Amino acid sequence: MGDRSAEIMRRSAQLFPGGVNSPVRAFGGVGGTPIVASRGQGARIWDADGNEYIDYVLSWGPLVLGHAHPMVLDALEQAARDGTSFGMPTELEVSLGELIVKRMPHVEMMRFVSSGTEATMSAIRLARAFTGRDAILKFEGCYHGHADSFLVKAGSGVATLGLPNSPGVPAALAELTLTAPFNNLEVTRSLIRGAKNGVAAIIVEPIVGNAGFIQPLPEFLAGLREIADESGALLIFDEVMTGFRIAYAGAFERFDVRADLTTLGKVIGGGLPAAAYGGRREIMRQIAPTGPVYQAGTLSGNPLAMAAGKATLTALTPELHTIIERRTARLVEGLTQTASRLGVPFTAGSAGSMWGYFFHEGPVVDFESAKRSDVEMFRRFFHAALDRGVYLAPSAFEAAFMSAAHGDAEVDETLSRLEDAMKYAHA
Ligand code: KE4
Repeated sequence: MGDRSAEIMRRSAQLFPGGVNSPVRAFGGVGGTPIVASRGQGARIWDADGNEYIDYVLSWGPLVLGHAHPMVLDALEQAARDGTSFGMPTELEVSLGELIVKRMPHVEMMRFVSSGTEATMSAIRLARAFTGRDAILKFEGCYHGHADSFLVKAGSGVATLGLPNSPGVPAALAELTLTAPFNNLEVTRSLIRGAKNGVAAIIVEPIVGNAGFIQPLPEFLAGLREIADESGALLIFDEVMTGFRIAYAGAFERFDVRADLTTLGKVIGGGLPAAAYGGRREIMRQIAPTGPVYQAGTLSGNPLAMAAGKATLTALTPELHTIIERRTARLVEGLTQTASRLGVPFTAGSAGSMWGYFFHEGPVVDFESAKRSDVEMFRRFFHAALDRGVYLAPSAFEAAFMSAAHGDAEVDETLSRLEDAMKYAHA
């Protein structure tokens, strides 16, 4: 790390716990000091010392067009000139909402919020109110933001730092969160059947991106739909990460399973703070002011965020999605071949523009098998990649992303740098 980054991080450590404003940024899973971002353009970022990296974190998912895309910048400039916030209805939020519904017809109605955490937190409040039940069921290693009910066997930074259950969450609330292994319908079914007062919602990342990258087995999501229908629980797909990433739209298109409620974030804000929850009209109408379930926000539907989201979804055509998807698959195939040539235990996968890898022969089907990944090898690989100008998520329990700005040249450059990094990590 350069002098300038080190100096900024010294000041930062005085102000923010761990020197960061979100724990996943702190290099807790890999050691060392975080690099400090100063600029991004397309597929690349520069740190405060001027070092350049090809970026596969992309702000943890939102930047599907890459950094500082001209269409997003133009939309932001126009929106900013017209006023940055009103706390009133605007046409921009209607336009973005219409773009989402067009691609996700099962999201008949929605409410914009400012973070994924707010979206999932509000979705389970709504599910609890709609069903009149208190318990929810989530899957081990899935992360749904940091609301109290979700900090039970959670993934992402919680898993990276080894704090699966956070202090400060009242035990009485945590008891209402049942957890099953991802891809395990049997345990899910028996937990739901055994729940005394029923379960309000089954919430799932349709493809897990917070325990590394884990795909559902072919029958899993359809099985959850069936269990939800049998038991009267709502099925919530948390598509904060997978939305507009694993397919042109999302899980419905890829897996043909329809959730009752869907949560969105990341891509729909195009790099600005926007998220949403939505679904069946009869459920959404329970939200205030049409219904009694209260949920509100000063900056919800913020014009800058709506403008960035609208520009992003407009630019992300089906054709462009297919191009990014192919490049992502090529990168993953290349890495898999490299690992096999070098004799490194490795398994990797991709869906649309989301991908991930484990230092482990596989298969990885749940959090338990994800944790068998060689974390020491990951640490060496992560730092070797960073030294060679490739910025990967600083945790073995996070997914990676691609953007429209990662062209074939960037993919080739990445493959050659990561081959070097793998050789170093394996030596
Ligand atoms: P935010 O509150 O961070 O906007 O979204 C929460 C959230 C909800 N659901 C899913 C599936 C998510 O992936 C997330 C957030 N993801 C993490 C990283 N894996 C965000 C990065 C961070 O925590 O700083």
